[in-house]
Amino acid sequence: MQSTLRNWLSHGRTRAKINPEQHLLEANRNIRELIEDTSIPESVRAELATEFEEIESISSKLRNGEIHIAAFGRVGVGKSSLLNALLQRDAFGTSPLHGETKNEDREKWRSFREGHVVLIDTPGIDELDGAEREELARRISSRVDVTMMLCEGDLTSPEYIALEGLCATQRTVLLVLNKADRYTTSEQELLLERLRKRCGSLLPLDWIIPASADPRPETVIYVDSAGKEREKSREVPPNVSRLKDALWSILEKEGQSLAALNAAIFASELDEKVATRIVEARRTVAEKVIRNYCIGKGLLVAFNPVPVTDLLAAAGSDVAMVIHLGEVYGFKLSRREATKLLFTISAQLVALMGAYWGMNLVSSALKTASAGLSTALTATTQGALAWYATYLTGKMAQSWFSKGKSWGNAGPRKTARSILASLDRDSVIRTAREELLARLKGQ
Ligand SMILES: Nc1nc2c(ncn2[C@@H]2O[C@H](COP(=O)(O)OP(=O)(O)O)[C@@H](O)[C@H]2O)c(=O)[nH]1
Ligand SMILES: [Mg+2]
Repeated sequence: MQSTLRNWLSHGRTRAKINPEQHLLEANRNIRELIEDTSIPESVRAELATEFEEIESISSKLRNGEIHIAAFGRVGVGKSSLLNALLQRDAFGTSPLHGETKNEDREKWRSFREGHVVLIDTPGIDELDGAEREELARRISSRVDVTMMLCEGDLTSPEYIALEGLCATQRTVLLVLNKADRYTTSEQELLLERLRKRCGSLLPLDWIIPASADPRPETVIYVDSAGKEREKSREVPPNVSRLKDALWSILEKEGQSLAALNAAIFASELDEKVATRIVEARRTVAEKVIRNYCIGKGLLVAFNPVPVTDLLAAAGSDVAMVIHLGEVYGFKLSRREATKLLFTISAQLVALMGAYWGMNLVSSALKTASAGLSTALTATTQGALAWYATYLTGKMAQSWFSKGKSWGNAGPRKTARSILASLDRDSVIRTAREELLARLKGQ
């Protein structure tokens, strides 16, 4: 299953253009398999269920032929007004005051092929704290097909950063210079020029578009019937025609494939996230498993007065640990396979650590000599050595499982070396001794 997933991931972006729906179905199936995979710890599966809902909603959006266009930008820049102007009705609340739009809000705009275009309003990016803002930007850019980033002058530096973030997601982003009515024609040109210069590397130049979503009324001077000059205020209609044209041409050209491609990108990003979480979760559980076997074996060696049994029981416990670790990584190992793996592992460790590794055996031998005299101290020292040996064995096995039952390019020797190098031996042994001593005293 993992390899189909990986295959899909590596081809997702290019192949999505050819058969997007097939890809989405495939992504759905892969994610469902992941969710039903019983080797994944419960906590991760619960987490994945939420992610799965997201992909469900995206796939139903695709099935319904919906295309989502969102307005994004600072509070008061005219997001709600712009969407109203496109809709030609006051569907979204607008206000000269801060914070009219608290949540995401959506309205059907117009039909498109078998589906329809949905406009999405969002809270101002400056109204949320850092984490919430990132979350909003992530949600918007990952689920929406076209994002209109609004500004009302030259971009402030947070606006520029937000735009960069949006553009980095490989989705379609337009930059709208709203409130164009506040500028004279030459001022407007100057501003657009400046925006093109700053943002030309982020998006196509003709996607930087002026608009007046809700222009202020004009004052006109007229001559009344008595021949007197008078002033009156005249409503000015919104001007969003260039934006509408641009949106429409994007939809005409890319339409459903845009939606499907975005869905495929979303799915592939989700898959990567899911895979990372599983790796993390497995690592945490594996650490716990290893530790439990370390404690078990440490105590066993410390307590058991018969050295030969020590060894046999200890080996049995290593086999059990390896089988248990295999389960964490979704592999079912026979005792025979586990023993073979342990043989490879101890061969590496013996070669690298020589005499020190032998201490494991020596500690057992020591016991015979000091039978009856053994103090809690010697016992725990022996136990701590056994703990350390078990820990190394467990880490080696974990590495082998995490690479899909393989040593990878490194091979067993290098793996052993890097595990040894990453551990502070003395501190592992010290901790082990303390723990064992505490347990022995507690007896
Ligand atoms: N002059 C001018 N004012 C506008 C324009 N678009 C919106 N506004 C005003 O800007 C204020 C904030 O608009 P709103 O749509 O609520 O902004 P949002 O917070 O981004 O949704 C309102 O008072 C609008 O009337 C425009 O094109 N020109
Ligand atoms: Mg608003």
